[in-house]
Amino acid sequence: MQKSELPDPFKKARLEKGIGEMNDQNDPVKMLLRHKDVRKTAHNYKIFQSGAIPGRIVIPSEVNIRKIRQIPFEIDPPIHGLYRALVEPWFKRPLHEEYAQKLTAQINALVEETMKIDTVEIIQEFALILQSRALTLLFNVPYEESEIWISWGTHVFRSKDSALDADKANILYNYIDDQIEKAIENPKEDLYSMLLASEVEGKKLTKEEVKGLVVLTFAGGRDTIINAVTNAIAYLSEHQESLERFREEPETINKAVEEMIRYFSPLTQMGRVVAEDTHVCEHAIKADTRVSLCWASANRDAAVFDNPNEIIIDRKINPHVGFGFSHHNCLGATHARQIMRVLLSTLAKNVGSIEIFDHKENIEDLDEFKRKVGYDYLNAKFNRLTK
Ligand code: EMZ
Repeated sequence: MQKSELPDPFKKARLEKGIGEMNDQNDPVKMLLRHKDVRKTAHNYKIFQSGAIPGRIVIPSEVNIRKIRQIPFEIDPPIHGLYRALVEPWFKRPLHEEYAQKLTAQINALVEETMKIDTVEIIQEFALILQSRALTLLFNVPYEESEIWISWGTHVFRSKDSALDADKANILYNYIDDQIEKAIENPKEDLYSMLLASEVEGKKLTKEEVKGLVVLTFAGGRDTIINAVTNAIAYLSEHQESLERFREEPETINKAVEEMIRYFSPLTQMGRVVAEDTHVCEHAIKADTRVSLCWASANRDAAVFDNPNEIIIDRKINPHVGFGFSHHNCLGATHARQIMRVLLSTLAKNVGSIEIFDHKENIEDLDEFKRKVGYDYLNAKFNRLTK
């Protein structure tokens, strides 16, 4: 097996039962594994709800470390749509030329720094830095703020010893409270100030709502982007020909990004709470229990994707659900896609090959399934392209 491979642990269960089961802090989850069921269920927000108590739709559940509702993530339509419409233009800013240029300058500088070093630990010394710096553009705050965020590590709620670390979560909450107070005193052009000035149904957003949106912005795109970036580096180390292809045919990069998101599925699954007794894929599901939409499994469903376990960088038809599906599809997807495009194009222009020295896989334990989602560490070297 190649180092960069991400095996599909769901295949057998997806084919035989369509469903998997895991326990999560005594609030079990029935995982939906087929592409068709995942999409159908994501669409049916009336029965499969996101507006449960905060933290419950996340797996592992965050109910014990989070009281704050993440917006618009943990709200159901139709209200969901009002918040979503409010923030959508802001989250589409990565498409603006000026934003893209700043992002390109950041990534270019980081790749330059990285090429000078003999061994780089890709997660801490590359992906985390890249993600945190890029996030200053999404927030529209000074670049220096990224140094604080880098110090928080790869996940805002997880630490080395604990998958759900309440002390760590408090650092984030206190930081956000401070930033909101500062923006009230001295409004600027940043995300906090924009939210504080916004209205939904004629009413200004409360501090609590602003905080809910900001927590989502910090938490939702952190380990996911870090995994996508790290997995892309591992893949390119074993597929130098793809770097060459991006160099010669840059127009393949957009398709390659979609294919990587499909294959990596940086977020394995997302939960829903069932509003009434129902059935999915011939399995009875009781009211007030949880199901999950297993994006990672749906993205390997051979009923939809030919050769699902291969990265085909110019895959023609690619209805992947790596950014979720339907109403709740990823708000940060524009930013994430832009990061991945700029990363692939910058690497192609500057890096001839990538060497991996050693690595440790990060395996998610989902009871019945063990899924490699990325790495705990990945030591590598970027070799400069010689022309
Ligand atoms: C939540 C979630 C959102 C959660 C799209 O995913 O991402 C997780 O990493 C966070 O822990 O709180 O934001």
